[in-house]
Amino acid sequence: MSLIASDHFRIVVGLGKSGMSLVRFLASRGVSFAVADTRENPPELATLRRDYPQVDVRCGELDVEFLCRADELYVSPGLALATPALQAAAARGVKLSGDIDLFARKAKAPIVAISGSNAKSTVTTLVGEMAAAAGKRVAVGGNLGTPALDLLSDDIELYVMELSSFQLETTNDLGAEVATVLNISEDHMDRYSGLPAYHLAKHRIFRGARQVVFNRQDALTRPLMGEGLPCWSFGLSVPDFKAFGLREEQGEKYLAFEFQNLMPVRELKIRGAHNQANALAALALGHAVGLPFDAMLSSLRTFAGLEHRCQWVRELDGVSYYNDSKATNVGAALAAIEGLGSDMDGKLILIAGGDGKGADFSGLRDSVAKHCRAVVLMGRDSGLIADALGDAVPQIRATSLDDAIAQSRAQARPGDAVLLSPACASFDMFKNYEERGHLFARAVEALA
Ligand code: UMA
Ligand code: ADP
Repeated sequence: MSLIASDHFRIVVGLGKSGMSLVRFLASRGVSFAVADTRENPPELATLRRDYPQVDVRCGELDVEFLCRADELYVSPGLALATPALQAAAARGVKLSGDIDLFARKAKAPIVAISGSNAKSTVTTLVGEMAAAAGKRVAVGGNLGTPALDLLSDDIELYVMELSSFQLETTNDLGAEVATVLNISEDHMDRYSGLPAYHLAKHRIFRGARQVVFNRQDALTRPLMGEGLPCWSFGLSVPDFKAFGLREEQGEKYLAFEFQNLMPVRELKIRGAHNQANALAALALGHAVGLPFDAMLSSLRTFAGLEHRCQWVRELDGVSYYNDSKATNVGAALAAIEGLGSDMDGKLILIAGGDGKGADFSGLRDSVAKHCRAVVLMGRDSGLIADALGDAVPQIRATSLDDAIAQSRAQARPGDAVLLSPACASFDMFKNYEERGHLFARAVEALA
């Protein structure tokens, strides 16, 4: 592809999964482009060289002059827009965009767009399963699984997209049929100046939306714009008009829509109050795009939850072990501690710690004091968690994941549960949260 400056020359910045999907998309449409990545050896370099040997790739420090040859940069969600070279290019009139913006311009079927600090993958997967059960040709992906551009097809009748705040930063007009921010709590504070900046990024999901779903119990999920759009709400309280919630009748708790009970909560396979909220959010999104209740409820009866999200691993000596490795922020760990803790007679032994991404851990203190017998801390930011928890419960420092499991086992009594819900990213000790979860599950399964 030539490097002659033109009105239609693009540069893909970042050659990971989303960058490679951009390469495939642009190449298939005959668009002139090049690739840049700050890493010397980005993950998809070998694939690019094999499949598109003619594409110009620049690895290492970003060169502003090179970037300015493009009229538009497609920036990876992994790169902060505040990166000086990107800002320098933008100041010289280069447009900053991303794969989701391009996807939105090309998608012909309605989009269900899902963001939030936590529960995105669970709700996205559930809505995808509901749509499939309703007989729709549905594509599910985005921040989860397949990158957005790889999903595009004329055959698809509905897109169900998990979108991160990083992806939304470069998304100007999504135009979703229905959009939601499921919940907002602190995350990625190493990338944002504070909660307001993170909140603003998430709310870009509502741009051009035709309907909105919001969480009645989290004011920060209400759209900042779009007054007058049809709105549906979800929450654990009793529902009113245009609302999904819980209603109790004769000792039985039901998932309910407006004044109609839909299904007893006990028929859900996924456990904990946070998962009841997730089921209600999925129902609201599905209803907004016209999915019938019978198909949605049959999906709720069979969906067993995703790996690494409060996943039961085994019971040993009367103690249950749960892998919640996906809890990479304080809000997620809180939901797991509250959700499981209030569902059992015994106490939790919480394993936490890792890369805290600049978070404030003091929000954990009350729930830990209420539901935990002890906390076992590991990883780079364990000291910060220890300080934030103070004397809420006994604290034990572990030198490794195996040590953390052994120390937890020693603390647990029959009826208790050991919960890996780190409230931190994993990168200081593991490749990713999946590796952390797999190693935990494997070590727990190997306990004699
Ligand atoms: N990086 C550089 N230089 C570059 C580009 C990237 O150093 O020039 C580094 C950054 O540290 C960055 C990391 O590489 O964080 C990954 O960037 P990438 O471009 O290789 O990422 P992709 O493989 O394209 O993955 C991205 C999303 N990653 C991030 O947002 C960090 C994936 O979400 C997403 O699944 C994928 O696109 C397809 O859409 C992952 C994620 O962790 C699962 N998301 C965050 C989360 O869920 O909390 C937001
Ligand atoms: P995301 O894709 O947003 O990370 P996941 O569905 O993968 O969300 O869940 C991640 C973690 O969030 C889970 O491991 C659990 O600890 C927590 N979680 C699940 N549901 C909720 C909820 N409704 N509110 C807050 N936290 C939740």
